[in-house]
Amino acid sequence: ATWKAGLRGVDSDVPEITKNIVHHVQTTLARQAYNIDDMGAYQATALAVREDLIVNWNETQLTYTKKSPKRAYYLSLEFLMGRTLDNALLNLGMKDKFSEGVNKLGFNMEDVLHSERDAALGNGGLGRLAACYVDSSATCELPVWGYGLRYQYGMFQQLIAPDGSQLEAPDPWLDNSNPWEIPRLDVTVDVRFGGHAEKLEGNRGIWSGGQEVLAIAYDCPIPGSDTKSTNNIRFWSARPRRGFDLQSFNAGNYERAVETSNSAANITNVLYPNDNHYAGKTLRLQQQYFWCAASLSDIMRRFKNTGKDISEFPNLVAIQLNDTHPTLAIPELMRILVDEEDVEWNAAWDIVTRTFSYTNHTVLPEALEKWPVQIFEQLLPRHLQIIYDLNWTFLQAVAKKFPNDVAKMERMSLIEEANGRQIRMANLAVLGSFKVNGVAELHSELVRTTILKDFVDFYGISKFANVTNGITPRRWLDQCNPSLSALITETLGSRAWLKDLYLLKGLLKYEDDVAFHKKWAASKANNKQRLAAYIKSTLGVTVDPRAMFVIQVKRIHEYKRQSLNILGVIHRYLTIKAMTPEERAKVNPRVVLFAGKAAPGYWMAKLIIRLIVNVGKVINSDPDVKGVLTVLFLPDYSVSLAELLIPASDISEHISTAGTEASGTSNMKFCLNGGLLLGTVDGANIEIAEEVGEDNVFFFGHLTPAVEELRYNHRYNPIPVQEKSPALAAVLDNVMSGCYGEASIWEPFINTVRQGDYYLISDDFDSYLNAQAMVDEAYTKDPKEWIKKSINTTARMGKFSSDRAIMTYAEEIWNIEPVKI
Ligand code: DL6
Repeated sequence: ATWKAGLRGVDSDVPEITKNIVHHVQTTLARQAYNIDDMGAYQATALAVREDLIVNWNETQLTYTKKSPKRAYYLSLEFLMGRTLDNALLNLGMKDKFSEGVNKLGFNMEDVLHSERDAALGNGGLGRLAACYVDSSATCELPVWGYGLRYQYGMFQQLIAPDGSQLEAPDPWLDNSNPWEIPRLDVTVDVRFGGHAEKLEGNRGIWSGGQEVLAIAYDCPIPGSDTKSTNNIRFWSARPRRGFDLQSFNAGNYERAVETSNSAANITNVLYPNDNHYAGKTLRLQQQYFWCAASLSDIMRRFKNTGKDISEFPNLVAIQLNDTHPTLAIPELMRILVDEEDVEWNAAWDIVTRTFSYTNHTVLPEALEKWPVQIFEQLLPRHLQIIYDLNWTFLQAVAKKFPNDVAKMERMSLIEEANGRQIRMANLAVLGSFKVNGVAELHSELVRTTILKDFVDFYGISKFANVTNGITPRRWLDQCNPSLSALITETLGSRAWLKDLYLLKGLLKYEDDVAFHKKWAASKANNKQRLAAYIKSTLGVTVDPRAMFVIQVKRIHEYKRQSLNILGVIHRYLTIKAMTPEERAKVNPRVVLFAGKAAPGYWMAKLIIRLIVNVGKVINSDPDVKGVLTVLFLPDYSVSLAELLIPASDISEHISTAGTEASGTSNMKFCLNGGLLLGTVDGANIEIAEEVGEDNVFFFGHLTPAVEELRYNHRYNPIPVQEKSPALAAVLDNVMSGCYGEASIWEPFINTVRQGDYYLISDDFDSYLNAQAMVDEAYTKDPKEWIKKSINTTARMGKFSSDRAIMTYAEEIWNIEPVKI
């Protein structure tokens, strides 16, 4: 009856919508309309929306083909997309109508939206940035495609064991089928591994033999906001070239016959769960080459369809390397040009170096990729020859420019000779690119003055740029914070701010307006209640939405210093416990929330999670601090959980050791949603403070230039923690007293702080506590002033739209222009 009622809608579009949803239930899903659950309703709704996307997608691609503009390709091993349905509906401007339609069919849109599983094809900031950039490229009507891998298993699911440890479970996200992908079983590429390479004259080569793996394309339409422009991410999936080895099969060895097919399909099995850390697994190199080879072949095929001469390639194609993961695309394009297209070596190199640009996302040494030459010899013999030839010419040029500087030559070489011979992917990426950029001002400066200094000396400064990261305001405000979005639209009079984020400045007119303050505070309270309800339903814990919500969510990493946060929490706990009941009554109540995954092999990060969980257990069950301090670790952090957490923060923490966080993007998301920032002078925190004003952020800690000397002193002139920070010493002793579990469990972590202290916890601890005291004072002393800070923060976040960032790439790096669809 409910479904039938849907067919009698009032709005002219709504009946069409409901009809289409029912049609998909009955035909595509082959189910009965009366027997459908939320998941079925989600799938049918998604299929209906997908039709609109595909119409726009087709029109966009046809326009690109007809107009043949210069196009940019964003090569990223990670796209952390999250859910799609809500985002697609909002970008298409169809959310209200679909909500009404779904409602008429007897479903609640929120439940339908929550039935979608996150597409978690990324680890953290780098992958989410790629997702924001494809959203912005479509919104800004830029001809940009993404290329990635269709991992069968995305980011692992995180479980927390009873003892507080992280456990990992696989993420079979494709089990329910994915309505957002279009399989292109006809778009395939053969990718070779192994075999042998022969050199001919003029640096040409022939690569033959080995094993071929088939790459199959899956397209994922990316709708722009309020435009027909719909871009694409092409994800590659691996299949065996031949189903099985006929010879072995005929010889009666069935297992051997299917062995090759298994190993081929393995290539796209799983996303490597390492963030800011290089793991050096052979299968990862196979993934990288498989993806680069398939993508370049596809790009070349599309270029050739234009009928232009190969020398025109860089005039029609720009390729952005998202970190060094796709660096193999450089020797691969050389191979295609020289070996297959018969282009002379120097001319080919000229084409290559006018095509690629490279974004660096970290200066942490443990994250810089270096592949053993030996693995290359086995898997990619022709690429190794090409790399050697490039290196030979390059080092001659270096020697000419810096005669007698052998050390410089050694540092710049594509091959590291120490520790077994290894190929330095960052050096190769710089060599093959015409532009190299960092992702925030400070980070770009560090890239230029530390890890790539020799290259700046060699090429000059103009090759090195900065593009500060950005976030899409569609997902990170409009979608995740409907109440604040509605208030902003009502106040500014239109939704134009969603495509020109600087318009948020218009809110400043109301920074002292009492009525506006009330609405602003109501929106925050509403978001905190929403999060409290989620916490109740998932962890069974009641948190008071009137308390200050302090949130730190990101990958768990020593450099991000969740450790500093939890040690600060313990200090707060001990301080409150030592108070009289009268004093306690004056304390600013806090709910401190952590979430984030640790790489499965990162033992210390997992220990930090365990400490957070166990400290939380003790604090949350202590009647002395009840209602004043609650500490929770929310399991299985994801894009969808971020969408719930970010709008609910009063304060978020971004407290990396100075100089270690390249940019950070969650800092931008929290501030855009009116949460204030507590952080170190690092990454994009600095630019956020420049925009929103230093009075509206809480900075603490040592600055980047001090870090090296502090570390040196820790090694050679150590000062005991007791002397440096008695407060910290007391906290460390408290942990070792056994009240959160046996001391031996925490000892390895506590020792890293007491000895060596690479991440400068002991140097920054007192300053961190001071900043926290300032937060309490600002929050409790003058609530009006706090709301004003919050309004100011949101209003001044215009710079951090990913639309600004993508337009900078388009204009200053790729040289591409918008195409009207
Ligand atoms: O640029 C996106 C994101 C930054 O916001 C983070 O600060 C940075 O840590 C992250 N870097 C990486 C590097 N890993 N690798 N490869 O994820 O990039």
